[in-house]
Amino acid sequence: PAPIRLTDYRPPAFLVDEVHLDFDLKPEATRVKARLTLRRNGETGAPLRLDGERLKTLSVAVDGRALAAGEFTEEAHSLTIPGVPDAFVLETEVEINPAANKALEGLYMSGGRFCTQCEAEGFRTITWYPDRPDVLARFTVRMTADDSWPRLLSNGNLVETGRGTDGRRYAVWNDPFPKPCYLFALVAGELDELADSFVTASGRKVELKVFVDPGMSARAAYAMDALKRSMRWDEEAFGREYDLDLFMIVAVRDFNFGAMENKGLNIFNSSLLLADPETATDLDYERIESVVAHEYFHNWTGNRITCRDWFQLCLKEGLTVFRDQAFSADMRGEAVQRIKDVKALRARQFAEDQGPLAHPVRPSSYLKIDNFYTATIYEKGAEVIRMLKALIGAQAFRKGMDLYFERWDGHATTVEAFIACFAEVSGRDLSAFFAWYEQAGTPRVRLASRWTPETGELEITLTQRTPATPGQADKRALPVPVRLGLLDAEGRTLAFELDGEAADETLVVLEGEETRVTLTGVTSRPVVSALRGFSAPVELSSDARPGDRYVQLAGDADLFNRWEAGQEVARDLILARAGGAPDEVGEERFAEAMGRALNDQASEPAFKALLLALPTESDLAVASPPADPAAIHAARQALRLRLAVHLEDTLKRLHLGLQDGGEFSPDAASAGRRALRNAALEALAARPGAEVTALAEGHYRAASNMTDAMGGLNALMLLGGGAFTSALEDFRARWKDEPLVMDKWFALQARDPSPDALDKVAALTAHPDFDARVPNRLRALVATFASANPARFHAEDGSGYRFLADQILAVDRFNPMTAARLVEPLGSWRRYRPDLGARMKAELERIAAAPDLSRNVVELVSRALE
Ligand code: DPP
Ligand code: ZN
Repeated sequence: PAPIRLTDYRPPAFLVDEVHLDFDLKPEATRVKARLTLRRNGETGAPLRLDGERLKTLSVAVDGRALAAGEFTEEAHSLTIPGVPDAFVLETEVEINPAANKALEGLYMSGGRFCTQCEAEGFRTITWYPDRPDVLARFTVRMTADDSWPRLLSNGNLVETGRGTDGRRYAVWNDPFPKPCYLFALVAGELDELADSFVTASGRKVELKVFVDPGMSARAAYAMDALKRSMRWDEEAFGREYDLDLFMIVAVRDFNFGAMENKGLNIFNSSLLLADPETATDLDYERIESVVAHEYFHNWTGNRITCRDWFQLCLKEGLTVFRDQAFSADMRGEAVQRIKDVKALRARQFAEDQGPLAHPVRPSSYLKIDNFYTATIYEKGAEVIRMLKALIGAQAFRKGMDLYFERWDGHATTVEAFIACFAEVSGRDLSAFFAWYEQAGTPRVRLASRWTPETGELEITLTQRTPATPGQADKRALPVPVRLGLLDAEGRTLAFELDGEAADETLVVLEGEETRVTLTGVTSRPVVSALRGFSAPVELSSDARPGDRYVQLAGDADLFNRWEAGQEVARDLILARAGGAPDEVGEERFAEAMGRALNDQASEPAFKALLLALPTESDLAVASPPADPAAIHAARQALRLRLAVHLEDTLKRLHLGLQDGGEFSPDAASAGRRALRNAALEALAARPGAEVTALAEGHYRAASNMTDAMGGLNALMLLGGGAFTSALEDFRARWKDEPLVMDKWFALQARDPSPDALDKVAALTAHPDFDARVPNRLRALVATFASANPARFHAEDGSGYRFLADQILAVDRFNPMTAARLVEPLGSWRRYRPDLGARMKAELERIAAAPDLSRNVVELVSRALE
């Protein structure tokens, strides 16, 4: 199949002003009547061409006249009508089968309800339409259904509801804001409602409703609270008010994405909406807060201003992630949030950049846009905006955002138009900066420093180089903002002067291949703390002396770099051991330093929990190509064991002392204490024995919330044996009727590093509670195994790879979007030990040779094999 290219963009030949949709909802045969008011936008005489897939066309009429079969051409993906006027009304009627739709795109059934997912190109499976984001129309939606589907929801405002002459219920919705069809949504079914309201800054009252499975409305309370905080925050931080009188969220079990920002009617994967202390972990609460905010923030960055074409996806996604990260930082503490965001960025985006699927934040070609809902578009897209803000300053950044909202409200636009707003308000030339959007790959930045004691001068030289990525051999130098400060040998902040001004910290911008700055007034030998707060998405190396990291770990005023120093020491120790050259003295020294950090009364538990977590096996694999997963696993275990032995007293004391007696609260401080307590238990579990097993069992049995229950179960999993088996049984007996909790049960077993884990995982695919058609369950077991259990996924005989390939092939038959997301763990074959890489590649080839693959899977597999 031919790729779609950014350079081929042409404005739409026709625009749609009004759409009237009329749904006659029946699970196996839904009728959709569409009335489009169309207007020619391009050259006269061009035929009308509409997108559509899997539609049974019943009728087509132009200006009220039914067309005969020969007057239009219907192909597998299009409907073409020649000789249409410059302005006219098109009426079509189609039949679709939501019950048979397991791709979960377009209109489908979940838990007996009708629901939709239209981004990116699902609307074309509902009706004939110009399915592209630059066609913005006002939608009116009427739907009719039997009494089994009492709630009938769509975008905008409810205009009318009642019963038709046939006695069936109907509802009519109107959305006054023109929107692209990917923001269309419809939900019909039996749902409970949690209602609240919000008064905007200008005094307008907005009704808020969260719809959930019957009996579940108490579990929507946290999402509702997060929604109200998001609404207030967007007013305060960005001056953005909500625009309709009603805002609705619906939770569904079967969903390809996490959530979707449909205008006025967000649809959420229930895993990112429902929470109570007994069934949700602190991590669930944290994600719910951030995703509720993310989807809400899309109302301005995505909906009111949308993308001209799908190459501009980062225009809404990178920006909205940037906004939700800023919100979470305000809610939960900046440093801890930043560390978590960077961990995720490195785990997913840096890995992507090193593999065959590396692509720029704004790609220039694709086969299926579904494959580009990636960490690069989302997380790196957010990093680029973060850098922009650092470069031009917070004030100019806010002005640029204001200008963007003012200039582009109601339009579909581009990344160029967005950046132009910031160039304009700051008076800066941002053309070099724009390369961050067009160039794939993670820049390698090198810092060299030279301190002259006699003059107190510190010369810092920064250089950069970006390795080649597929299709982009030659890389340009990018502007890289590097925030830095100095520490003395004791870890205290060391002041300096720059251009005659005293400072504790400065922002150096690396421009071109090399940039040099001289700091003066540096009175003692400095430790350079660079790239503070991870001020740019780059890999930094420096000529720091080995001891410098310990100075940073003990006292860097920048908490991100304090954490980073610990991670780097741990990484180097593990990789040295994995490479056959263990540094036992270094390991002892690290354990010693970790002990001091854990006992530091001044730092928060949430931070200490992050400090105590060693780099993951996946991160270590990315850092050491060609990776040897078994050696990495063993070396990491060895360092864990050393920490468990050396820090036994400290860890036990933390575990005992952080016990929370009172009522559960999901707030950040309480969550931080639970995180550290569970991390301490996990660390102790590195040394198996009757005592720690009893401790873990006690922890599990005494747990009064899901965070602690999972903490106990996790420790028991690491310890293995009968205690684990019986806890698993106990857990299942208690939670078998709670799908979201059972997802955790499956995911935990998928992470089990014990030698027979794959057999167990394979057996679990035949478990009565397993259903590959439910993306949450599939991901819990299969994606978790492939991405979070490297020791077993990379089994020497290739059995882990074979298992994954079988799953991809099976799922691709009914859900291509979700099948394609499983390809990545195999795609990175070049980064592994050659014999393993060859086995991974062989599985990719087996997939590629299978008949009737989806374009989604074809695109990823063929790029991985290129
Ligand atoms: N547009 C959706 C989101 O990121 C797709 N998952 O919010
Ligand atoms: Zn989004």
